[in-house]
Amino acid sequence: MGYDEAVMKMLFERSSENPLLTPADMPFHAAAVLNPGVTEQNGEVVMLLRVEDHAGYSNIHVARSKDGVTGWRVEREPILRYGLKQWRYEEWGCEDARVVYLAEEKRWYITYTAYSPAGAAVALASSDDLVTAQRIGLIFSPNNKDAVLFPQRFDGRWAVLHRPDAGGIEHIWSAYSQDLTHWGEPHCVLPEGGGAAWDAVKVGAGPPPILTKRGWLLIFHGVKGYGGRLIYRAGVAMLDKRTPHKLIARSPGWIFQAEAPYEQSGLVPNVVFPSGLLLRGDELWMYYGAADTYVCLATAKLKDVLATLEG
Ligand code: BMA
Repeated sequence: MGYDEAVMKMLFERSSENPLLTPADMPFHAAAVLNPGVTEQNGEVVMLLRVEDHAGYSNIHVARSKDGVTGWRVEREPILRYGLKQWRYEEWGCEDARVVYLAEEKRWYITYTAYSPAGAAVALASSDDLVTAQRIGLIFSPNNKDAVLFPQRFDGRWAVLHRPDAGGIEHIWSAYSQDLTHWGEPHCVLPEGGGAAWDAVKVGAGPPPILTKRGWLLIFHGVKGYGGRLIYRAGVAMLDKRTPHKLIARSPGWIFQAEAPYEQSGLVPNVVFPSGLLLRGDELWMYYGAADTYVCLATAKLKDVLATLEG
């Protein structure tokens, strides 16, 4: 099975519980709940939700569920709160958290967008309980978003993917670090598609990459403008197991797009924005923001997703 067949047979199946969370499910007033980072803790699924308040600014809140689908318990107090005096680059929001457990550090690391009058930058925090987080600070200056850490070192160095905005050119880049704080050795990993491509205008990492037999599986978003509107879809790529800045394969087109009513209408229609991914048995559970308003889940067989990378 190749790309066409896999995509045509509906690769991802949407949860019948979608949307899993809406603004009305928050235990406080919220304008939107979107783009969740996802991990597991004590046998539960934990989401780091971006919740936009009625003033227009976003905090990151923790939500927990036993089955990863229903019965979400949302924390009232944010784990990352915008607007704190000592964190000047978060004046306008903490957005789009991605989370990964670093076994070596015995902690979760959270990469997120720190939004302020200086622009959108990449910030890093860590947590050993997913109740409180300790900020490390910015790791990339504006404009830069969509940073995801790999869960292991490569030749002694940690690796990250991120998406700097080079004056409208928005490719996925990598960086390496000894200490998770000082990052260098840039490589351009996955360029925007350009031309008429589905991901012509920009690409950005979705959830942190997952290790498979063939290499690191990366789900990313790609954006194309149609009549002045930006359409966000998801694609898939494979990165080299030992040298993760090396792109091995990239799906020739998108593998998931807005089709359900809760994806096609909302604050920003026609946006699917994957930001959390779990490998459960032989299935990928992909958590995503829909229409910048809701949190959703779709699942697919890992082998079917891998097939989209074959001719
Ligand atoms: C990006 C980010 C995301 C958002 C997406 C689609 O630039 O702001 O938070 O989901 O646009 O609107």
